[in-house]
Amino acid sequence: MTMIEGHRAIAPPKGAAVWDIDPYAPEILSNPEPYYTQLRAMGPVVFIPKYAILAVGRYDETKEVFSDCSRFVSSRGVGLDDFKHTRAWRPPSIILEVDPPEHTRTRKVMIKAMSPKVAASQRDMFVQTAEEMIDDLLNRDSFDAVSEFAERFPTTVFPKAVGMKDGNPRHLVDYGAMVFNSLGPDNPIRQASLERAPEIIAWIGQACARERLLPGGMGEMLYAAADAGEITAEEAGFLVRSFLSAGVDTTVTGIGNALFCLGRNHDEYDQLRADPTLSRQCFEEVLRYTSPVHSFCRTANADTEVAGIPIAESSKMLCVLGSANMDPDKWGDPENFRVTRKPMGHLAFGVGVHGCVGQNVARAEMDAVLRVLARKVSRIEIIGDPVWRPNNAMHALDRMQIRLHRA
Ligand code: OVM
Repeated sequence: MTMIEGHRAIAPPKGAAVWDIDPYAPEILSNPEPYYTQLRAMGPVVFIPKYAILAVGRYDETKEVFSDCSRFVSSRGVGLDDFKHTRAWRPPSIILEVDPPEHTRTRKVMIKAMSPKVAASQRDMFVQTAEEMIDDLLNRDSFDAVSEFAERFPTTVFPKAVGMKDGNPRHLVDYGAMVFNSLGPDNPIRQASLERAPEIIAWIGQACARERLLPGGMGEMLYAAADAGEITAEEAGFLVRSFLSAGVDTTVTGIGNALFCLGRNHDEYDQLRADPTLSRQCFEEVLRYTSPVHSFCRTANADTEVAGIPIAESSKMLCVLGSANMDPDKWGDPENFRVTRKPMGHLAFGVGVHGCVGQNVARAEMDAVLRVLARKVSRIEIIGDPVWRPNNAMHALDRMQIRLHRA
């Protein structure tokens, strides 16, 4: 069997377009829109020889592949590595990288630990932190929106919500980058991220232990589920690791991308200011428009077909969520950022049994930020050109100088 980037090198399927492109090239990761447009134009299923993978980027097929967990499994990894044939870089996640029925039990525990009620209970803390941070930033002439705001907010509030005794912000951000970059090929981006793996993995391992978690936090709730016999104590530790894997960089990216959207569309920001109850749908539009997680993979666990194109067992399916969220057949005018769009069905949180289990908490964080912004800030001014930070699975800013104008 010929392997490539940790998975089986399949042959191009009959009827599939072949596209000689590297979707993980830094230029594409930094400016993915032209790639999205061409991907959708080439066909429903596109073979990419460089990695011997199949990419889907039209809304319907992306949703089909992403949500059908019996044909397209997660247990073989949601990046290019196929865990059936290649050792994973870390012990696999017991919620992300697992299929039903095993998935169902751990998912249930996580649903409870991040329920709407739990998210609501953190709301006042989120709002108070947003007020303090934005008051502080209003005193500055201009600043980097990524390091001083987008990274600062979640690395302050999320460890608190989890109940971490020591929520080292740098380690949390770097671990997230590592987890997401490891979903791509063994390119310089992934290599640079994994360089510090031993040190950070050791820190994460300790941070997930029960004695490092305060009572009343979301982390302790997982250990309480272990006490109740729903999972083992070891599994509780792994689920805390999932919090730390998926809860920080995603929300950092969401906030950065929101500032990007609102800093570039002043009329839309004015609408939000005029009616702050738009904050929730504004965030959904930020997610649709910028897709913080631009792509995740699935693996075909048997021969099947999509849009009439035969898919061989072991095919890695690159589900380009960012492209589906920009499909004009679904959205009409996807290139316009509109806070009143109500983009129901966007795929930024995924879809199906693996749909983001932390979305209530993510929405509560973002809602706090947007409502405080709308109240205190009359205008978000972007200074110079924002710079994107190529990441194998995320569409995130590296830096963006901004000025906040006092309302
Ligand atoms: C995890 C996890 C869950 C969702 C996303 C993610 C790739 C990781 O359970 O570790 O990032």
